[in-house]
Amino acid sequence: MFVDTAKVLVVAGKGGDGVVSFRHEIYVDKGGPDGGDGGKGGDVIFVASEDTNTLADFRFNPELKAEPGKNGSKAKRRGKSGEDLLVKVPVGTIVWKDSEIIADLATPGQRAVVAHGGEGGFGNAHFKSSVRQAPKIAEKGEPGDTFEAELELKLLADIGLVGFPNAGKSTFLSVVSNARPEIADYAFTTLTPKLGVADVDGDSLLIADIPGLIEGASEGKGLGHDFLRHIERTAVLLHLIDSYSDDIAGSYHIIRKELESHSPELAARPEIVVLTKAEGLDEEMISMQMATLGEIVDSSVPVFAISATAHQGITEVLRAAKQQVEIVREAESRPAETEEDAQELPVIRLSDKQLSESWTVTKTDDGFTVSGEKIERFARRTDFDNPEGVSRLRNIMAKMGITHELTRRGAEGDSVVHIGGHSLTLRDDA
Ligand SMILES: Nc1nc2c(ncn2[C@@H]2O[C@H](COP(=O)(O)OP(=O)(O)OP(=O)(O)O)[C@@H](O)[C@H]2O)c(=O)[nH]1
Ligand SMILES: [Mg+2]
Repeated sequence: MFVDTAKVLVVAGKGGDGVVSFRHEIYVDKGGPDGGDGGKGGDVIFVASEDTNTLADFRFNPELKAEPGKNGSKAKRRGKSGEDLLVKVPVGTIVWKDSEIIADLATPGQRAVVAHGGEGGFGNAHFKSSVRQAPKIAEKGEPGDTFEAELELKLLADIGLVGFPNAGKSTFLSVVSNARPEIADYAFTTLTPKLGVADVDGDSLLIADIPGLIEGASEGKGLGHDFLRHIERTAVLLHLIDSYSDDIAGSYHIIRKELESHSPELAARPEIVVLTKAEGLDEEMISMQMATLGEIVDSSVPVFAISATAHQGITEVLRAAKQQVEIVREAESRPAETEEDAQELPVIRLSDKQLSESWTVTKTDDGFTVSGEKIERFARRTDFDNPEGVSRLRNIMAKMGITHELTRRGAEGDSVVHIGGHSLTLRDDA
């Protein structure tokens, strides 16, 4: 499980102040009170988005501030509301406030108001009464919610990169994915795990790059083996070996031994062995090394020679990895056999997240239409003669963030909502 965290300060907009003002009328000494109310402060709203898969950006931009509401003005004019701040977070982000979970953004498009903007204060026009004809009081706008939120993202990488320091793990990640890890010609360049998404024939593979292992890592040598927990549940291990290594077989065995001592379960994951930096060596040399590896690895383990810098053999490795990942995930997705299995944390995988989860809401003459592959499929599978079935669909709509959007667009309890050739209302009268 790859855990990414970030701390951010969320600051919702302060409500605008109400004002004290009186009508100015020629010939009237003092007109009635006409001070308008302050506008509402903007909310800080998190939106689960597939455009991002890390919380890293928040480390550079830890303050999320929505706009304050404007003050009211004369002639009972209400101040403009502050703009909401929409913040894209990766699907699977959990938001903590004072060790309590306040939002769990599990599905694409889902929204959560994390911090509420303050209400605007009343202007003096509100305070007029029979006994108080000329009130000079107005309220201040309320402050917006302000607190430190902890974001947590648990991701299950599909592929874990393992190998000695300097084997070329980060270089591989940088070539196959959008990630930009540090790369350098010395050991322990990578100090913290990095994630990247590789596109393979239209599917995404989430790849985790971790610091290199050395002999004795399980006893704390080098950077130790703690980082292995980030790849504990990856489907496949990509074991990278520098083809310039003097002792290819020895290198292989050392890393295997460290994996074993960390966790036999991890070591039992399907493995793909990859000789790196192959562009500089002649073919004969590479074939010899491949043959050496072929003899020592299990017969089910594919062996490749690649060059990340020369882009050789990369696609082949990714395809082989994808194939293995699919086999593992398929096996994992079978119904759990024991209770313990069933209690595994729900895991977000990028490969699961097809675009089909996204949806759109459009306004129609008689109500609203919701379109989107997944929600339409649910609608088609709903028994509309059964109130409980319809309730369930409503729940799903709520979970997917659709209800929120409908309400935001003005839908009310009895507005008609069309989905996939059916229609329902939002109000649950089951
Ligand atoms: N010639 C050649 N050099 C490579 C290739 N891949 C990586 N390198 C070089 O090998 C060195 C180490 O690369 P990294 O990607 O930082 O290695 P790493 O396995 O991530 O190392 P650590 O983070 O220390 O564990 C760098 O100087 C890279 O430029 C390759 O395909 N060909
Ligand atoms: Mg590295």
